Amino acid sequence: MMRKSGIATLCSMRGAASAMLGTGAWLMSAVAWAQKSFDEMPYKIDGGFNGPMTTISGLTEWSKDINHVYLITTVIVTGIFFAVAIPLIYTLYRFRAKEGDDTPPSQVHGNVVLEFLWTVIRQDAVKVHVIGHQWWWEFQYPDYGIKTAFELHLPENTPVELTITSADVSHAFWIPRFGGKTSAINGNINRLAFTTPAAVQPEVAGGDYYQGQCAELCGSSHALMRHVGVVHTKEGFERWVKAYNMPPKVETASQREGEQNFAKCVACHVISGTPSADIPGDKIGPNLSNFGSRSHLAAGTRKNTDDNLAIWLRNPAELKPGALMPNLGLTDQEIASLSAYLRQSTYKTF
Ligand code: HEC
Ligand SMILES: [Cu+2]
Repeated sequence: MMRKSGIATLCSMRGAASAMLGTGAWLMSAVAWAQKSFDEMPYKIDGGFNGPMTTISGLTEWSKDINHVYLITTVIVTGIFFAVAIPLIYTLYRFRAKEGDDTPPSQVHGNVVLEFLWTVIRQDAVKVHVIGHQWWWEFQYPDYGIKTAFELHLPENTPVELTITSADVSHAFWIPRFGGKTSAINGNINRLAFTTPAAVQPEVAGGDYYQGQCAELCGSSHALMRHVGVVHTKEGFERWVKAYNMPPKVETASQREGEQNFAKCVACHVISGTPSADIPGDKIGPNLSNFGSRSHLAAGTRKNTDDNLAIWLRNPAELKPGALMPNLGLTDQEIASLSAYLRQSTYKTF
């Protein structure tokens, strides 16, 4: 009986090996098909973003490496599945209990451990401090004196080093196509390094917009805490850096009025090159320099249009439950003037 069992196991292992190879090849082509269909999706789908928010079609070397590890793991695990399932089914059938046979079955024990380690050392990276707030992301560029929100602007084909933390509760920074969902924890710094992909169609909106989403439940507006990675050509990135801290133009009467009304906002917001920048201390609201260049407002809650800004300024909680910006009781005229002041921009992408 034991001899028969050995031969049978050998036969089914040959079966398992070919099943493993066949399944591996099938998986490879399934993944290639999925990646190809993501890559071929219309350039701009919803809200001016580049393709869906997916980890399957990685753009950075780092995210491709992760997908590669998943693929290898899936192929190996599928092979193990067949190597176990085929002998198991055969054994259950072949050695099922027969009447009058009390021989105990033989015991088999196996164990496989696989580990992948890699280290990446990078130089001359663009450094960005990423800070999660309830419910928006702040991006500080210490080398350029820039503090901004929602949009993580980056040059193409360039190493990037993110230091990620939180100003309050725990959040998680996640742009799926860049790879590496990373916790943002108060009092702690996590690091994320990758090299940006090439710009695809920089002429369309001044950059490629890749969606991100806070990936750790952080309160009532967690689902409205989005961010985007914006990949520029190197020149496009320089243009964005140069324009970012230029103060808003004040030319029309409405803009002048808006500039004055902005005094109601300076406890929580800064615009570079205006007196608000001289008020010391960390502000609880996003830096509003060059706000007019942003694609969306309030962490991706709505597109940045006059109408949506008016809804926001009239009552932030209407767009974003629990928003930490209060209803300031602004009149329609104050709102229109603030819009004229804030939404004009020295650097327009949208
Ligand atoms: C008490 C603090 C506070 C005051 C005062 C305040 N804000 Fe805000 N503001 C915030 C916070 C906090 C957010 C971020 C809300 C979010 O996205 O969850 C915000 C967000 C915004 C945004 C969206 C920014 C972005 O990055 O999309 C705009 C625009 C804005 N505020 C304009 C104003 C204007 C104009 C005033 C003055 C009339 C003002 N705020 C007064 C706290 C404040
Ligand atoms: Cu969050």
